[in-house]
Amino acid sequence: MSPKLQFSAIFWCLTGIVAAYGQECGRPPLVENRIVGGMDSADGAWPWQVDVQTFTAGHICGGSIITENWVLSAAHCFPNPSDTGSHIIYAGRFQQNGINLHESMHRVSRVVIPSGYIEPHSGKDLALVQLSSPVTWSDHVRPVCLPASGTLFPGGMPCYVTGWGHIRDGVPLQGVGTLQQVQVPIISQSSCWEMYRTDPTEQVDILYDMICAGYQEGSKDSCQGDSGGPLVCQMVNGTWVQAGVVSFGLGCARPNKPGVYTRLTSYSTFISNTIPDIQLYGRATQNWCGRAAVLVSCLFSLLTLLQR
Ligand code: 4AZ
Repeated sequence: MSPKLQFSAIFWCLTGIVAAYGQECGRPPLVENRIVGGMDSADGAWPWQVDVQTFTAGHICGGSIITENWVLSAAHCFPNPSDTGSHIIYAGRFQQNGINLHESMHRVSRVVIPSGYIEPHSGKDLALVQLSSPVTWSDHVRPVCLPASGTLFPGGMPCYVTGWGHIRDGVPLQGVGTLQQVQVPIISQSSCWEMYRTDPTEQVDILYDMICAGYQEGSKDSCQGDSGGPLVCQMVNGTWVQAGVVSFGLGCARPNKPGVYTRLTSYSTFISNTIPDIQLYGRATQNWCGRAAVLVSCLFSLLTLLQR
């Protein structure tokens, strides 16, 4: 291929990506690889993580950046959704009690919760939180991808949950309060249902809009204060896609009581209806510019192959 053709191919590819995503989601630029039983994360490893605070209580929940104006969190973090004035969202935060050079603070203009939400045990535990001022993209502030409805997160898939929540039942995170991460595999719906159903003391129904992650033996889990934060899984192409929102559990890291998360594939329509310009992972580009770019890149690839 001539240099001119190669240049146009690259140009159209980049145009396609930018047209499709605005800011590419699920790609932390600072860390190549990559709570209870977790460890300190690296600065910038989870650039979509936000801290949800109230003026009166300080840290209450986590959340994730999905567009420059919207954060995803849990409904139970916003018991009074019309009272938007009480919450503050911190993006680019790494340490609760340290200096955060890349941090920005945002007020909330709107909180959208699925109709019929009552409490975490009955599902629908998610909140779309619109910011009064947009975040500014940087190496420390990036969006996570959200899954289209058909995206699969099979049992055993290794995923991560992150947050500043308790490090054990009733034990808050101490010291500088570095963002914690822990790897938790997805637990299939049937196994999770079995684990929670067999408890004689407290029976919990695992509904279709819930997804479980953790270990049958316990010891690694999300906990109080991690609520609203993201459960993310790396797809085969390296992109991080959020599978769930920290919702509840029976205590933290107990055997047969894995963490229960709001299943995001159940809410792709709700999310697209609330944020029309959001691009879901696994769904073809919808706008003409993205489509044209994909078409042109395909033609170029075909031409290159034919020239060999
Ligand atoms: C909570 O209280 C909470 N082990 C969050 C997550 C889990 C348990 C409790 C999951 O916010």
